[in-house]
Amino acid sequence: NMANIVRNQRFNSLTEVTPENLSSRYNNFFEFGSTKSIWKEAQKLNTEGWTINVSGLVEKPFTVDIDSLISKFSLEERIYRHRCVEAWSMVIPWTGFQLSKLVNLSRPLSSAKFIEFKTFYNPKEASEQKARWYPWPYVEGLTLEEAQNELSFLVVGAYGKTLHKQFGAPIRLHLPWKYGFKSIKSIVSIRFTSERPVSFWEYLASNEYGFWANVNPNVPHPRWSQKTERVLGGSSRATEIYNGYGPEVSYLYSKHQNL
Ligand SMILES: Nc1nc2c(c(=O)[nH]1)N[C@H]1C(S)=C(S)[C@@H](COP(=O)(O)O)O[C@H]1N2
Ligand SMILES: [Mo]
Repeated sequence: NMANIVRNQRFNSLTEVTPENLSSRYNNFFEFGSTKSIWKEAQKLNTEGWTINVSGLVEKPFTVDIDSLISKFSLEERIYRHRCVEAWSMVIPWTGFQLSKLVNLSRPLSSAKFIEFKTFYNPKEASEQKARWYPWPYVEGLTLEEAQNELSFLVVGAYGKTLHKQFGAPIRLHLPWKYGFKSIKSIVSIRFTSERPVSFWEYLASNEYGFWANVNPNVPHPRWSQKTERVLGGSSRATEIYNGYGPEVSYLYSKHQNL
């Protein structure tokens, strides 16, 4: 129920929200093709009876259906910047709940250091999953510390509506300080682990799409600059370190160089 969602005033300062007809017609969802116009193809995704499995280093693994999971938390709206590694960006009003709430519910053991997220695998609906050169299903990972950061957001809606399929229905991640590929769509599995997961794009090209993938204008992609970005429906703007979310996240990386 997206009817009485509270807008989080801390994440309400971005006025230039991308019009929905643009953001929902320009997507990356490689399960459905590699062009930006996969929104039609993505309607083949069947979200009925969707469940999420929580496993690995937790007190008690469990499977929960998406509706009962969502009903455990009060939803809020957050307007977040969304910056793809391909150097385009949007601003989206997402509806969801903090990932930290699901982490707490999962009761990870002290040996858990990372979380691995997985997307569905169903080549009958998602025809690109027949392509053998990709390591399906799509996988992403975070440190537990990153997952517990207040910005890490599990998204179940956008623009005040239930999440469109092309946005990664029924539930996807959004990590506004990282390049968009970290924000995995249509999640079916959340596994706590002591070892760093290898993500989909890292497996394919680790020199281009590393594990951390924090937005950084000073670290170019091997094939293009990250200094500026093309704002969907607008012009160009200077890319900010951590996509402008440094105050919230830079403490996570004080021990590391050049992320
Ligand atoms: N399962 C899955 N998740 C995914 C992707 C994908 O292809 N499959 N693409 C990623 C990339 S590269 C980006 S930029 C964002 C795009 O999100 P959007 O289409 O909602 O803007 O989703 C990310 N999550
Ligand atoms: Mo992306």
